[in-house]
Amino acid sequence: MLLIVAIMPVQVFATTGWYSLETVTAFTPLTNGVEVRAGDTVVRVVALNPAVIRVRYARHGIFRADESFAVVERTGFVAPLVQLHDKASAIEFDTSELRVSIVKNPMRIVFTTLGGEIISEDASSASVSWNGSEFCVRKTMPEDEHYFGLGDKAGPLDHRNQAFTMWNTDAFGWQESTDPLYKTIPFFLGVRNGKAYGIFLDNTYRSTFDFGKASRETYSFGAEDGELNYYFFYGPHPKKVLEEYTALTGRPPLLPLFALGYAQSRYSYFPENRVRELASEFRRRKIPCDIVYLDIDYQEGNRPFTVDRTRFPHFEDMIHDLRQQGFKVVAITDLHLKKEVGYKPYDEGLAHDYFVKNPDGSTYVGKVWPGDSVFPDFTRDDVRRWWGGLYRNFVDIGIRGFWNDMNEPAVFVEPSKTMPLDAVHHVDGRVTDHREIHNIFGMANARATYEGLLQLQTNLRPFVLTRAAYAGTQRYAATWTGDNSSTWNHLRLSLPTLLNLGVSGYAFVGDDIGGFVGSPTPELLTRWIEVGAFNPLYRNHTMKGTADQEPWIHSSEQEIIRRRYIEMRYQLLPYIYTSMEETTRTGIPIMRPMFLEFPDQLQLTTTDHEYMFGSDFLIAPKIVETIDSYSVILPKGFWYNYQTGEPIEGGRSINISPPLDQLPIYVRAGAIIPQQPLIQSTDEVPKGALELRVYPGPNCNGSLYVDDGNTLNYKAGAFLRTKFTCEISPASLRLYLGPMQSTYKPWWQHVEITIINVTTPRQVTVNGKRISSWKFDPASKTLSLTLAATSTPTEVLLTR
Ligand code: MIG
Repeated sequence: MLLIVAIMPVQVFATTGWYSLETVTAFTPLTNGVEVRAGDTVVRVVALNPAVIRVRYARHGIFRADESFAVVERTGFVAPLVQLHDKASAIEFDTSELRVSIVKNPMRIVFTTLGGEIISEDASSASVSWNGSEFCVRKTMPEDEHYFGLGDKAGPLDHRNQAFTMWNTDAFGWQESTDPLYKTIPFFLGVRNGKAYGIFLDNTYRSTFDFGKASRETYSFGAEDGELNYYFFYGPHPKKVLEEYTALTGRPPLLPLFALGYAQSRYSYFPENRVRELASEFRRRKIPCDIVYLDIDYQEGNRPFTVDRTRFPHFEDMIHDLRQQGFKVVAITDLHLKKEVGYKPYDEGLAHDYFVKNPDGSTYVGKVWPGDSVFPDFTRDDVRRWWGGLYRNFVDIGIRGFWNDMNEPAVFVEPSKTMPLDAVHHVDGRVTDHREIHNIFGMANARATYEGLLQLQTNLRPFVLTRAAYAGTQRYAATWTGDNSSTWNHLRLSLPTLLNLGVSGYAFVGDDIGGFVGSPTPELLTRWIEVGAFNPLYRNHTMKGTADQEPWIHSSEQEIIRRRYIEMRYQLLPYIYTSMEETTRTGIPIMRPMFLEFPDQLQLTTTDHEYMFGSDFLIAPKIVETIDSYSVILPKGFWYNYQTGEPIEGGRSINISPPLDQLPIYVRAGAIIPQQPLIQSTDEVPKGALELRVYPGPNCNGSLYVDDGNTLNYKAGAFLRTKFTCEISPASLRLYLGPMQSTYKPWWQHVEITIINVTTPRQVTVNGKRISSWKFDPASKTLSLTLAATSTPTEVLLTR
């Protein structure tokens, strides 16, 4: 038995015939690249822009139809004209940013800088091989290269020495060794010596990525079927790679502001009175909160788009009353529809033939929450439009967001946990099977929901939360990391998992604060609520049968700390929203691994116990229960402790032991942070001044983006954008508030400026006029003054 196990892989390899790419025999120039022939394989290598190269292989010379679920904006790329050079050993072309060499014998692709430095290259042998429809690409793996991305992969931030499978899976109770998880984002960054490139394998079939498990010299990726079609993105700055990848696969739309507020969820809050009490409790205790989630038990017999009237006799009134209290309701609507005559979505879908089929033409039926269920064939345009329309009643009564769960798709069948691989799907007329569609099924579900809401909600921004995703799903929905656990290990894991999602183009992400499976200890919940204030999404959620997990649970001592961090989140919303708006234009996530902000500081390349929140905050949470102190690497330059204002020299490690009420937050010296007075929900207009906190230092700047936070009017220009800078010299500090480019009238009439770490000035002038209405606090060394807001530039000068 043992012997058979040992020799099996070798036999499979030898008898099923892996075929590897041979010598280049011919080539044809293309305007932006080249088409190369090696044996009967044809390879097209073209530049989409000077830094993005697309590589497609046709094993027997015939390319598949050029379709993609991920790629959207290829129109935004201007392909450069390139000149081919036919050299003895290679065919080469240059763009203005890199050189592509196609080595002839055996054929392999090498990307170098224009100076000839290797960025990334195919392995020297068996660089590309096939076994029937399966393929594998191998590239060299320098010892000092590190790998990031690939979506929701648990484990360390750096994927080196790990191997992964891409197959969307309902991974209840996942741990760091669990793979695959819920999403398929076949995009990764390679980072070496501070320089980055990216590779996106646009293939929806089951795929694999191996960074050094099978071989120490090469990494590999491949899929079981579908086209070998990948995109290569050159940085060298990792932010540039992300900008290029998200230019190709899309960036998230601007979320409504409430989506950045605190959200309370549980599986499930019912009946009606419990939901009402929950909401009132937040207001009574003055703990800010924007969203209450309704999980599956609000539905009648788990039928999506129904309401259990025994539990929720006045459902519409409840939604309305919560709305009056400043709560938005996000309701779950799973994609499985109960197979039951008389249930409208089933009857309609059946009448129009909208459901996924078995190979024999009958409707596929699988067991999920409602019992026997059917599945809309979301890859069809007409089905997506119909699905979108199903939200009409819920939208009409004021439900403001929707949660698409179970869309891997999850089916209660072991061991596959999903549909059979031969289930039949239609893609705009083309017939295919579940092997191709599985990994994009959740994406198509989220898309149908998002597009439906765009239609149904007059001028409101949709909010959709999805569990499953493929590359590009960021265009339609935010996501979370599924069923984590209430353990310190999962608090720790939340960092690399969310960070890797961020560098996979998925910026609007969160995890279940407090943990889904199990019940957190008081300290764990408190620490998690602290960290969550500095996550993109901020939702507390837990499973059926677990202990209560609301912020006031355990003791008033804990509640006071938790409230303070939720309040901090709300006070920082101007900063967070500004950063989120930046994401919609650049793809750069707000929650950033250290290497994204500081690629040159090589000791930070694989750091995953601290991270950046926007470009100005460094967060270094306590994530291990059993240690008292730990070290934080502060990047070069100066930093400030956000909670005390104390300046700290960077470029070194510091040892800290934060007590329970302290989340270590450091602000970059040179940051100008916009903040607002406390509100209990984003429905409330802040009362008082816009606050600008100035942390003097080099490269001193900040920015602010504001709009109504709710409608699509920003697309027609109804927003405000402004910038701030400061300059320090030995004798003065000059703060400049730039013009407000805007037609949008903001909520503030005054701007309160707080300058940290200064000495008493001799005089303060505003636009050249001396003023005396400033205050200096010698204890904290802060100067504060309040100005009337204007849309014209303002210069504040402090002279010593
Ligand atoms: O099979 O809707 O990940 O967040 O509370 C469980 C009930 C189905 C899984 C989700 C979880 C949600 C739960 N769902």
